[in-house]
Amino acid sequence: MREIFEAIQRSSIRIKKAIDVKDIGYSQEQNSSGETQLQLDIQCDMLIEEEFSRVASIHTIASEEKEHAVALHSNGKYYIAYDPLDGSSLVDVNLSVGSIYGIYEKGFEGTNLVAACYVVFGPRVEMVFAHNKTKLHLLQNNHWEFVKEIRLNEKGKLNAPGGTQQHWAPYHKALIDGLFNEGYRLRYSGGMVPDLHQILLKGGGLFSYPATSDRPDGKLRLLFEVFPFAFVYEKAGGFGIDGKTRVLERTVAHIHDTSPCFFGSKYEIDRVHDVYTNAQ
Ligand code: P6P
Repeated sequence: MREIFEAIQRSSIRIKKAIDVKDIGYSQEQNSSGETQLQLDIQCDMLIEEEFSRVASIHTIASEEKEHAVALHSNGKYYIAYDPLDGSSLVDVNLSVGSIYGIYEKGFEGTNLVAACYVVFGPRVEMVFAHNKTKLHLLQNNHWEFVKEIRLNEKGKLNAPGGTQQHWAPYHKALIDGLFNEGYRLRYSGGMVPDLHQILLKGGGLFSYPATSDRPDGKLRLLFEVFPFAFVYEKAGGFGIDGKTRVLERTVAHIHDTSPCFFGSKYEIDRVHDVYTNAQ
């Protein structure tokens, strides 16, 4: 696991340099989710694959930017699914973006996840790595330093409601409005990594990307986004559900499957579970 942690550290230093160049044009290609790829998406994907290809303990990798998984070392023990630069379109409006990694054993299932990591590229470059605990690391002068363990409170103050509001179910809208009526603060940038990082570091709240009438299976990808953040939040004392059940127990039919997802503190996730299990 150490060599994977260090490969992600090296990749992140290279990604930071790639983000800092001026040209961030679009390519002619689309990813498996039908999103037009930035040159930057492809560049970050290639450099992560290059770093992982040098780690003998990695059996297979799957990237959000590639249609199929890629076999690396037949004797390797780990399977890594990653989103090289989530929310990359936010780079050209100078908002924070991030990389997300899920580290699995035996295969790409939520219950096989043994570690998860994300890196936020913002005013600072920070990494959160969850194995037995959820820990924060900071990049300073090209060196990574451990900062602290992260724990969520039982209840928070932030509300990050994703999805197109006109396509929300009425009971979901009532849930979100109910939290705002309790004084929760709106914190939503459209970047999953900074939005979830903020809730984690500010002690708690709710991030939601529900099933909607235009996206009945949600938008966020199980392997690359939903499973890793569910793991990070659970190791920090929080929760990740699909509305009714623990999202890490969802099965995967295809590596690009999506799922509705809710991440947060106990009070907020209990509210979601009550609303969704009683929804008509
Ligand atoms: P919407 C970015 O494209 C992303 O995949 C996540 O980072 C983010 O949480 C979500 O989509 C935002 O989606 O529909 O609110 O723009």
